[in-house]
Amino acid sequence: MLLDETPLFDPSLLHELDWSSCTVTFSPLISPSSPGEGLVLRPLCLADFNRGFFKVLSQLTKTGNVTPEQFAKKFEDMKMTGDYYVVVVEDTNLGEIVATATLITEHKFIHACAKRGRVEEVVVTDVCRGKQLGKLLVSTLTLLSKRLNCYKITLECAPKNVGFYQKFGYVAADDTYMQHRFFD
Ligand code: 16G
Repeated sequence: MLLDETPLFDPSLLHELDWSSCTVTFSPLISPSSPGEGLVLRPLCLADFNRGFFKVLSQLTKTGNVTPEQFAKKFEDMKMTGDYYVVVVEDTNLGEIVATATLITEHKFIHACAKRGRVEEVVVTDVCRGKQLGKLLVSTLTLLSKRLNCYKITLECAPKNVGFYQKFGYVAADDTYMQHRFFD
């Protein structure tokens, strides 16, 4: 099956972000347009199935065995809604995905029919830790949610990662996160 390079969303959204309003500091300086030597930050595309996208996700949680057909169907469904911003970092020398994160915009009637942003599946492959890629991805999606007029952006994380997300302005809410799992 043809797994092509069509992006999930308009890549210019990433490059037109006002990076000067980013409150986190990078040393050395990196940005969505220059994520580091040999790296590219861009929207997910179908061809990323063969670039180890699921190998990266499997470092976060169970992914299950997904076929190319299942992946393509989910990708098209997500693309059609216009609310899924899955970004990846590719090591272009290896042709491998090394990091990913997702912004989802959820539509509301409250707050004058506003949108809420959700950050999901933030993963940097173990061999690429220390290159500020997690910081780059979270900064990018946080700025993007603001650009898309979300009234707030939220995420769930392990207690050990609270300090990491605080750097971007996230604060632990009084609300308790609850879940009811139907399967793992
Ligand atoms: C983490 C992720 C969340 C993901 C979940 C998977 C971030 C900020 N949070 O909480 O997006 O869905 O792990 O865990 O990346 P699960 O497989 O137990 O649902």
